[in-house]
Amino acid sequence: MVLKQCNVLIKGKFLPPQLIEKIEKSFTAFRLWEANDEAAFLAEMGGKIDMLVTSGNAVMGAPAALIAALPNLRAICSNGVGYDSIDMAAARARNIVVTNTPEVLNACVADFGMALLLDVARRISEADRFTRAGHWQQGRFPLSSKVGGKVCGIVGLGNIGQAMAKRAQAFDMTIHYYNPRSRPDVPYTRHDSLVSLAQQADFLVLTLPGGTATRQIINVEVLQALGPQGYLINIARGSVIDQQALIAALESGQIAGAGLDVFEQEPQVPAALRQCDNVVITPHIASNTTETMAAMADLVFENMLAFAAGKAPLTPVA
Ligand code: 8YV
Repeated sequence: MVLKQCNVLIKGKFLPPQLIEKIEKSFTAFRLWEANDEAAFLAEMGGKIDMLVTSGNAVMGAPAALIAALPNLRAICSNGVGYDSIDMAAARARNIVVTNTPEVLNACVADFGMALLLDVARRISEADRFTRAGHWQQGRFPLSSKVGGKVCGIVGLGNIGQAMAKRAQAFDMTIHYYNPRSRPDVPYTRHDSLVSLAQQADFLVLTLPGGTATRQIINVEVLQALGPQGYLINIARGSVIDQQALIAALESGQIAGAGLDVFEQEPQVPAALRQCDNVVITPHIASNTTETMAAMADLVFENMLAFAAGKAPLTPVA
């Protein structure tokens, strides 16, 4: 297919600008977020769209209604590894190819998980606020928690989970994990329930996929098991935690603290979380380094080129 004959719908402005630019140079592209009336745009142009470019995060995705409004859609290329916000059943029912960007972001996401863990344990962001506010003049900053020698409990031992384990080991942590499948290839201690892992863990790190199967699996019981010395780190999806239960646990001291890069309803972060001093919050940026963004954008583009050339995509979602 001649690239300019391939009509691409770009869903949102949160995609990297260099990717948008490349797509617009090569394909005939439409910016959905700039349409004055999205429904009118889809009614007029929906039937002409061959490919959709989106991202896996909650703000973007590809819901069933959008897929239905694109009756000739043949590929969805997503900028991100998680694809829980893409309606896979709707895509599969129409044999629409879906691609994601695995592997290239593992290191940066795991680095960020470790950074959140260190930050919340050593109270770095809190100490920064303390110092900037001039409180040092009035007294010492309170003590923090040691990281070395503690148990890092990883929920979801996929590629990112394993990259996290490697980093935690370098900080002299012991690795325990919970994963639906046993991983005989790793030397870490497996738990067959989340509660059991949370009981053992000093830091519970979430690196599992989002979606209906994992919705709110970090619930009151798991938080209770994590306990008043335990920290929760989420670099997965906001949907995997019962956010109200987490807020209650943080406010009551049921757990010690949390490092959160993802939230239930992004980009909204509840005021209760923003007010907790024992929480480090960041705006879903674990993969967002210049290098990894470029690698992800390249992979999205390579998948698009392969699709347009009638070749097998590089990284189809299984
Ligand atoms: C975002 C992510 O998609 O890969 C994922 O699943 O959550 C992230 O990498 C990325 O930040 C693009 O917005």
